[in-house]
Amino acid sequence: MYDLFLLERIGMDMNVMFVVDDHYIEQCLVTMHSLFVNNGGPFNIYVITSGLKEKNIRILKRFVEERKGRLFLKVYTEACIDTEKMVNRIWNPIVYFKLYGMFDITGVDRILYLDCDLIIDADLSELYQVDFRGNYAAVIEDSGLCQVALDYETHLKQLMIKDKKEYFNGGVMLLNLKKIQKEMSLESMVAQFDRYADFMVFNEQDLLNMLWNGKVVYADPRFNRVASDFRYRRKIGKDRNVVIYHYVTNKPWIKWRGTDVRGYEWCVRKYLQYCNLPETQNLFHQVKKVNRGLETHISGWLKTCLGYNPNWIVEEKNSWKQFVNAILFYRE
Ligand SMILES: [Mn+2]
Repeated sequence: MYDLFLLERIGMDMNVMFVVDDHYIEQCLVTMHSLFVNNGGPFNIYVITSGLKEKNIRILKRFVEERKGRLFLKVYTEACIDTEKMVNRIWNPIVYFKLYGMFDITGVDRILYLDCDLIIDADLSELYQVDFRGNYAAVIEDSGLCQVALDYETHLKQLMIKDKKEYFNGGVMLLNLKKIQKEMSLESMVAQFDRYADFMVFNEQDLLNMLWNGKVVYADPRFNRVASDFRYRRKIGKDRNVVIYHYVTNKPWIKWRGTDVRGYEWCVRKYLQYCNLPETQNLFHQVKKVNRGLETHISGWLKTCLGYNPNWIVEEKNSWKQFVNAILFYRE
């Protein structure tokens, strides 16, 4: 059971924060698109960035404004932490920019932070209206990390987290901005980073877990289903309740062949369902290109699932047509 206590349903804007640079702009648009088509809005979209090309700013602005949204762009030219101290340099220091957002966005009580490697596949109001009950944020347990991180238990000990069920994923967080801004500051967070930088393997996610341990409320895993959770992924296609797909580790636009692809084809297909937009054609073709070859697996899977309503991208009533479409689509 997850302790979600909902507030009275009140008509309110949805405040959403993204962090993005030019490299991830198309991914960001895809995530936004999936948010907009499945939620009512209106939306206040806060985009935190290290700088964007004029062209991308124009695209972003038009994209948001055409879809019941208002765009607030915040540009920071410097990293808020000492990047020399980062132990995990695979991650871009921009991941720490969400800390800027937490303290510089004013007049907002709650805001939903979303990564740019997500597909929002349904309505988010249940998550958005969670009662914080005095906590800093509503978050979702990170179910995939213990399967990929070496010596996870020791890592959690270093972060002073006793229970591994209390480590959350930083990709989807409903932030109690009012409380965060009242009780914390950017300076205090950066000081904590400086002090424990050696332990920050998963960067700002580790930092927030350390700072907020025991002071968050947990939401149902369906709001952040992690594609690198191999144990769960086998079931992901049959789970009709997933609200957010999170492409941790296995990005649909990067060629990846693990030994266990079960469930991954569903995740890729879900991504393709949303990423064919006029503004994101490069990404769309890239995703199709790197996932060619998955079709053998898909055809086997579809055969066993015919009649189960695969909810295919090409909307056709007859299941045999869906099947043919699936094959053609991946063969191109
Ligand atoms: Mn992510």
